[in-house]
Amino acid sequence: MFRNPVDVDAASTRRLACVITLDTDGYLLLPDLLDAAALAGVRAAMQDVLDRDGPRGPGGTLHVDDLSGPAVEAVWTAPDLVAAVEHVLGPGPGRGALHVRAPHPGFGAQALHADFAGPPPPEPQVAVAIVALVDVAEDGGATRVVPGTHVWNRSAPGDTVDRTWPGERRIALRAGSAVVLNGHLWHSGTRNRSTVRRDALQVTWRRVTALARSPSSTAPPDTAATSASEEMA
Ligand SMILES: O=C(O)CCC(=O)C(=O)O
Repeated sequence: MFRNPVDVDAASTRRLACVITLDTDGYLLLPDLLDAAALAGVRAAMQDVLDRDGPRGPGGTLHVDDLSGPAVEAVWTAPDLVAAVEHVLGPGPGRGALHVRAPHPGFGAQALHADFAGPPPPEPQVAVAIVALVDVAEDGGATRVVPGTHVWNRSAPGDTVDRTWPGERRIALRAGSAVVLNGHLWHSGTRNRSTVRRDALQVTWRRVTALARSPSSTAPPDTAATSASEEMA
């Protein structure tokens, strides 16, 4: 079916706005990435792991690792998410991890950090998505970002737990919505000051070099993607 030219223009304008936001700010909101059925599927996958392995994680933040199943696969392959990640990392990015990070009320504050250790590379190596599994208000343990810092080539400042940094933004998300980050952007979890646990997926990808993509090559070791901070009690 042909789309009328007005629709095509609107779609291109939206795509362009997304590209500009990712390039200049280093992050992009994807409202309503998951519908109610998809959300229920991911929550069921989370419960399966909890029933099988029990909770992991120190202090007041619940971590649930290695979710799998069709609903989780649908997150990895969601077209808008893949398009945003490929914009940061190039085609065919490698999958890193997908897990739930869920600070209980009163917990979850982190220092600002980037998800890459070592000297700044010429091209972004890591991308991260935070997908809300519950509604998250700005003071409910929202992810914070400092726009533009993905191109600063500087380490994040150390002492930023519960300290506001100039220019930071807290990303409130409806359940099912997501924020995609260039992994070199300074960001962190924040203290959950609400009365409910903040359940969100944390999904990572890494850049795959052309050499590693070639079937005849031996893949080099993975890029070091680190979570540079610990939850604070
Ligand atoms: O959960 C979040 O909002 C961000 C978590 C994060 O940046 C991390 O654990 O490295």
